[in-house]
Amino acid sequence: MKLHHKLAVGVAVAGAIAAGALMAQATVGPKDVAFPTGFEKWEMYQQLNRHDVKQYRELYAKPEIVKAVREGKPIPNGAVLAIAVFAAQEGADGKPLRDAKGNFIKGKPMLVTVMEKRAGWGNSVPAEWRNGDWQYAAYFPDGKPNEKANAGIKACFECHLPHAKQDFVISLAGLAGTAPGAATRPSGAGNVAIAEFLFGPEKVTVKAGQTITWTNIDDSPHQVTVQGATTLRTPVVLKGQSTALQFNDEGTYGYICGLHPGMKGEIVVTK
Ligand code: HEC
Ligand SMILES: [Cu+2]
Repeated sequence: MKLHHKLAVGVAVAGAIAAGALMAQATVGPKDVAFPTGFEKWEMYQQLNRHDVKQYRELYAKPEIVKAVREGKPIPNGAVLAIAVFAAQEGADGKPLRDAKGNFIKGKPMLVTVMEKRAGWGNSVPAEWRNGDWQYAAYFPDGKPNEKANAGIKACFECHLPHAKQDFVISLAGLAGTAPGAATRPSGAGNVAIAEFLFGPEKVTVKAGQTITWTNIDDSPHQVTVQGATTLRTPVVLKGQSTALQFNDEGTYGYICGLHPGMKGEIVVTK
């Protein structure tokens, strides 16, 4: 009698596990992208200063993945890429502090975002925003899932989607070790560089009728959006590309990046 009872329980548990495994296969999502335990010991292939959100970021992949990509191979299935996001330490003036190499200095750890690629993983994602076989997840630094970010996981796919040509990996140049900082910074009147998610100079004064040219130095795309009675949007500019706008009317024009609203600039047009 007792034995029979135990057996029944055992079968029920096994059945539940099998059903769970089947479901996980049917819809792969953030829950399947594990926290990358020990990632700090992987290869840090890029460091990033983000002025727009005052963050310092470290990008990690396993050494064998970095090696494969540097040998010109496609990113293999099973690859995991992780970003450790930190608040940047700020000086008394509110500007991020830099170390001797020019990187922002690590403050509080904020997030670990992860992307992982496995054969067939794209099948669960609607074709309109599918990123090949990549899946995404966001974690807090202690390894707990960031439920809020994971509930809006579509945003990860949509922002990486324009980078389909480089297997959806925005930092591919860093991973592949190709052309770091290949784009040259423009100089001279009427030129604004977009670098480290900052418009430089942030404030520019021109005479009416003059043109401002923005050149993107970052790996990430940017877009100048001038706010006013009518909103003016330039095309999205990729690394090394430029875009220009002519200012005919006197006034002060505030603008932001259409993709990263924390990036702000100002054009003053005088007579
Ligand atoms: C607003 C656009 C945007 C959204 C939304 C976004 N990313 Fe990214 N992601 C980027 C950019 C830009 C980079 C390049 C590195 C950087 O600037 O931090 C990047 C890089 C990454 C990388 C490093 C590999 C690579 O592609 O360069 C990972 C991992 C990553 N993102 C995960 C995520 C996850 C997980 C989410 C959703 C929770 C997400 N991303 C949402 C823009 C975005
Ligand atoms: Cu931008």
